[in-house]
Amino acid sequence: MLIIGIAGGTGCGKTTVVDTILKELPEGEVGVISQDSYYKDTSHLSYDERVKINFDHPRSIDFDLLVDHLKQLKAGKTIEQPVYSFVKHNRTGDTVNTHPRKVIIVEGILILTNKELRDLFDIKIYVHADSDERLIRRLKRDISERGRDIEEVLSRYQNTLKPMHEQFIEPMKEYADIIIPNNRYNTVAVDIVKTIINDKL
Ligand code: UZR
Ligand code: MG
Repeated sequence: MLIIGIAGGTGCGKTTVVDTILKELPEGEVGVISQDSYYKDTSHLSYDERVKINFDHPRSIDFDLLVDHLKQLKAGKTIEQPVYSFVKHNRTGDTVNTHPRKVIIVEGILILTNKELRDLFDIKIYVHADSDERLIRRLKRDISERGRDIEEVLSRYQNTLKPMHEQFIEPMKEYADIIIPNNRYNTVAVDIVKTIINDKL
């Protein structure tokens, strides 16, 4: 099994890169695990308390579960990936059956911050986009898809996203094998990653 980790700040285009890779590869051969599915369970908190959680800090992620799931997949077992709601800021209680595949892609802003997880990746990719690009994309997405308003997105950006990005995400470039410049959508880089994956299939 080939395990590829794709990191990079919010709005850098990770999800789009992954979706494009998947679209042109044979169906069912490549599986995706999103870090978003592994935010810690916050059912014991009220909605008002959950909104205050710092979702850009590594401690908000259930890395133990994520590492355990990847190891199980490597061992050929099927896992139950939790489903997360950005509107409720909590797990929905549903899970998605995820089977072992020849190639597994793990994507998320903080996936390179955990050593145990990093060590499971055969290839580590960092997607870079400038912070103004990322803020624009984040604003558009959170308003249209995640039920936020402009005030909330901007204050979160200034108070948590930006400082957490500088502290935990940007420094992870050091661990990357490949850095994809993605201010404009980078089809050449995505083609290269696709070739690497195809080689394995
Ligand atoms: P991407 N996030 C939420 O907005 N709500 C949650 O309940 C959990 C996470 C955000 C998180 C992070 N920060 O910046 C982003 N906040 O999801 C990561 N606030 O997702 O890589 O797709 O941008
Ligand atoms: Mg994403």
